[in-house]
Amino acid sequence: QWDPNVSNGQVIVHLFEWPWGDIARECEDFLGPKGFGGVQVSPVNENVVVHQGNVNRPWWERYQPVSYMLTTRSGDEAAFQDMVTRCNNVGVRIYVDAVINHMSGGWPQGTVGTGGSSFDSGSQSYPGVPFSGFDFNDANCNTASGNIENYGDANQVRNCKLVGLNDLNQGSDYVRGKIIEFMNRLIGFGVAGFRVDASKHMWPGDMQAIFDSLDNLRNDVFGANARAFIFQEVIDLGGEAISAEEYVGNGRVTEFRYGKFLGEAFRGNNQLKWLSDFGEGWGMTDRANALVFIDNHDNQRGHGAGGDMILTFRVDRLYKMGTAYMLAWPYGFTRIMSSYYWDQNIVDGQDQNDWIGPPMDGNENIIGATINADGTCGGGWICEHRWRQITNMVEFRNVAHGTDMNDWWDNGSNQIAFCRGNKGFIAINGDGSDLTQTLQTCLSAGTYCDVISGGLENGSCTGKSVTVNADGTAYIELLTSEMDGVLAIHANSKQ
Ligand code: QV4
Ligand code: CA
Repeated sequence: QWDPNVSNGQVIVHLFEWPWGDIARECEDFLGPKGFGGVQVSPVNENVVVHQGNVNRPWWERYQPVSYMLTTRSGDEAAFQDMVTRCNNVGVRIYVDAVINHMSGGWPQGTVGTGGSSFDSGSQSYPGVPFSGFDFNDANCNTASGNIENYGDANQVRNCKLVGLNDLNQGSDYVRGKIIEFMNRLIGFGVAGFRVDASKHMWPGDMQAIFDSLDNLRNDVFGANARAFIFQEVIDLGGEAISAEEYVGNGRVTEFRYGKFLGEAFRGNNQLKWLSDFGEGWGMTDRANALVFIDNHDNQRGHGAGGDMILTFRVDRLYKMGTAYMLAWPYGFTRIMSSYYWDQNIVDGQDQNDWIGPPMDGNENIIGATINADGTCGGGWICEHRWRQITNMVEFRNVAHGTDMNDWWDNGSNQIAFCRGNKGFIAINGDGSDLTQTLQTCLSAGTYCDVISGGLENGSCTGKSVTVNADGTAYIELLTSEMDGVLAIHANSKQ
């Protein structure tokens, strides 16, 4: 449950709100060839269709389940199955965002789900499963509103409603059975694991009972006795009743401090030189239990955790620097965010447009990304995973996998460099002055192509070249005038 079950590479990408057919194509055309390990997909089961004032088909409707029928705006069951098969065929794994803490919030009678199922949120009737009033936690919640009111009280965090969402009782055998049936169906289709949404809001013991009852992964794809990869969404920045450590017995946990700390450092609220021991020494969970990322679909729009320190595509230069550091640094299992664009409208520090869903047509169908001639995305999709600097660092992480960090260098402030065994070398310049130094790269003598300013294409280097001497040292130049604040070379970028 800690092993991501990858074969193609060590990095996964969250293709937020992508349609299944587009993900299948992306696996074949791009993710497989570029060495991505897998894809986290948006929730797969039927959700509430939201039209509420000006809020028209928000992204967050997918976090309000109506049934476990596999019909959403990303596609139906057949499209999902086809995607999983095609991605597995090119070695790219699929991880499902499993929303099992709750069903929908309160909606007027007559509201339907994306699969056409009716439901009555007031009486907590979800005939598509079916769930009824007995299956929810209300009797176990002691707050006046029925909602979570105080994160200092573990009982209410787990037994009361998260922002009004009808809270399932995972202590019940019947509820467990329905969730297990749902997850096993996905395992049967060939998924490699799950992001478990709102894990903080479920009892670790209940979750363990569910995970222990899951089938092994498909033998024909993963070999014998493989278990689903589990990464639990637990936001723990400290100071609450519940800590992420309570969940590490079930699988990995999302380490939210990681992106927050890196955001602070790259935004200038901390010096990069301190990153030399980034990891457990900073109070973060053991690397073997961590799922790490720079931003996610919540905190890139002010939901969830981390506030305005989080780096996103909107600060592209810093974002590429932070991502390069993450992918070069040997801590945790890494996830890249891949977003669509929306116009922000910030009033009193709050984005009024934080609800906006993916690009859609007049029938409210998602219009997926188009691919430009230069490999970037169009149609309102950012596709951070296709930014050359980020894609090329995915290869760096794969090449360096299995090595540790060595030969750290810094200039006493924000210029840093380090090696990964004798496989890779990276330098980052977060200072306002040029980096011009002869540094130890740990690589064998030869000429290497910097994979940030360009890359090796058909044997020739489109970026800067670095000459490594017989003793492993090389003259490294990273000027403040350059587009990117990173230089990276590795064993596979030798010319
Ligand atoms: C509103 C009021 C409530 C009221 C309720 C009455 O705010 O006070 O009780 O109406 O019905 C949406 C709306 C929210 C609305 C709610 C219910 O934004 O205003 O409540 O629906 O209709 C996403 C969004 C939420 C969204 C939710 C469901 O972020 O805004 O709520 O989907 O559509 C904590 C948790 C952590 C969580 C994080 C955001 O510990 O687990 O907050 N992160 C995950 C997902 C996240 C998702 C959920 C959990 C819920 O990553 O995307 O929330 O599945 O830190
Ligand atoms: Ca709960």
